[in-house]
Amino acid sequence: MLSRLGFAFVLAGFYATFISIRSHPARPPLPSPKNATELFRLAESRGNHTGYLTLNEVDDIYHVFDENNDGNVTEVEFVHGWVGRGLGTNSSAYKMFENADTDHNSVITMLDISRIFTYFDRNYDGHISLIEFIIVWTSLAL
Ligand SMILES: [Ca+2]
Ligand SMILES: [Ca+2]
Repeated sequence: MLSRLGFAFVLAGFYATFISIRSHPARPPLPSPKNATELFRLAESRGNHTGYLTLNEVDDIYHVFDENNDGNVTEVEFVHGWVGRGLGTNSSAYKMFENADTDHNSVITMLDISRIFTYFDRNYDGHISLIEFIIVWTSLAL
């Protein structure tokens, strides 16, 4: 039987492989795991530093993007916030917005956010771990 540490290494190896497959050089430049980590830390730093993101923390980061505080994040606001925080290029921002706007009504609302949260929370425990965040992030970038 694997020790906890051994299991963690196996898992880390698996994720490294997964990410390297996903970031094939022929693909256009899109959000990298490094950016995912930065965004995760940004969201975490506004919350309670548990090592997991809760819906409240994701909600917080959503409000960071909502520049005019009208409760909706438009494409312009999203791209501005995304590029402004060094999270990626314009083209990656448009791609992410398209993925985040789950009901295709041209704005990111709380409905989109709660759907995204559920999507990221792979084991449905109400928390998003960094690993879950990176895996889903990388798959969204395709
Ligand atoms: Ca807004
Ligand atoms: Ca939407």
